[in-house]
Amino acid sequence: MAESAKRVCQNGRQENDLNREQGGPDLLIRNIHVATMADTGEAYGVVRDGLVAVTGGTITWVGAAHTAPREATSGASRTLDGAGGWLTPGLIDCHTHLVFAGTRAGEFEMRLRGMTYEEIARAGGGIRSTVAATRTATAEELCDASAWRLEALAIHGVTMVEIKSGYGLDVDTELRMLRVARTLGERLPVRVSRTLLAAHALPPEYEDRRDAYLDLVCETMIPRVAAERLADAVDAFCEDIAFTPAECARVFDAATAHGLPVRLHADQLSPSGGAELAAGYRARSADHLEYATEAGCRALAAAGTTAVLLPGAYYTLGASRRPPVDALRRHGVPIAVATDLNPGSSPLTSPLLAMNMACVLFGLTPEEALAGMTRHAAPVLGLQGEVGVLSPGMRADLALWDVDHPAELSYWIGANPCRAVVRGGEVYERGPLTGKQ
Ligand code: DI6
Ligand code: FE
Repeated sequence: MAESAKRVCQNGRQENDLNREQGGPDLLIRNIHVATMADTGEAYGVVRDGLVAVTGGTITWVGAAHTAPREATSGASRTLDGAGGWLTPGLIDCHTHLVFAGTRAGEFEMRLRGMTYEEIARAGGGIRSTVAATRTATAEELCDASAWRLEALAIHGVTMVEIKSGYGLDVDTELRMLRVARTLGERLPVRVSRTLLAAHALPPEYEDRRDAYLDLVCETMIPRVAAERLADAVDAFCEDIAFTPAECARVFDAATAHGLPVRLHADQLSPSGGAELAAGYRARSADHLEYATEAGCRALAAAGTTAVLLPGAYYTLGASRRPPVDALRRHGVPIAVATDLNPGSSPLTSPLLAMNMACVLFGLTPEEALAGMTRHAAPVLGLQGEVGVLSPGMRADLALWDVDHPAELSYWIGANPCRAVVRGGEVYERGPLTGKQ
């Protein structure tokens, strides 16, 4: 583990302890401006010169310091001095594939020499090459190989992440990936939500037996994952090089029958009607959406499905077609942003860079990008009302930033101004090399 990662994982509880009177909050964060990200009509839901109180892992008070009632804030067990920085909800990376073995740096070189992502996939590389590496890795090896990626997200202010399976494509390895994702969440100060993505690619041993693989997914994997509570949702890759809309619908029917919510990799590389399919199942999200149509955006809005934009994949693949951001806005579709951290199309370990790319490449505003990693990411994981916004009653999952304005979170390229994260009320401060460098 990198030294910096170790530091962010160390609980800095011993610092800043105050007189421990009875009855006060567990934690008081002062000398901060707050971007609550609450939908108040005010940009970023800003509270200048704010104060946040936390008790039992829950936010109990948020507001301007001079309006704080004595009983809400006095006698705190611990005070964190924000030194004039900005406090936001902890970032939520709602779409990652960060558990895998090996890398695909060789394919990166092949693409730079002119091969496309689809050509590499059709030649047996792509997802299948990561599947081969992941199948041979033990749970311990997978955990060791993946931990630094989750640490990298944590260091950049992420307190909640979604991790998909999809590099096993057999019962044992899919389940192993989901268990490893759970273990990572127990070892690091990041909550992990897990998604079964068995319909990610057709495994080689099922080459001419597509239906037989879908039988395995629908009749064995989904029931087991539901019974053992190994995943919180089911995803599928609806694409020419993966599964047809009818095949994804079959997966969704099985998921729904087992009480699992669904989401879809939709319209990424070609127009496949993915947005309409996701909307038809009231999916929690439709992700990518580069080729989504106006009708698709309208359907997402009507279904209450969130659009998850993944600019890291667009960037890595050198794509030219941008998702229809204007249509999504016009129809009022909530827009989330995520890293899509994966070995093939998005080896992106920085949520802030994902936000920067969402602005520069897709035309989001910095406020939309931050909302995409906070307020609008929460419902993708079924956590609206729990995380993503700073208000009383929400979980105390927070990020403290060394910036003068929250737009800077999308503005810097490759900087990390995260000074500390708070997860469930516990403070994890970065070491001495804090600041924008
Ligand atoms: N879309 C993606 O961006 C990832 N999976 C997917 O369905 C890519 C996965 C990979 O190339 O390994
Ligand atoms: Fe993905």
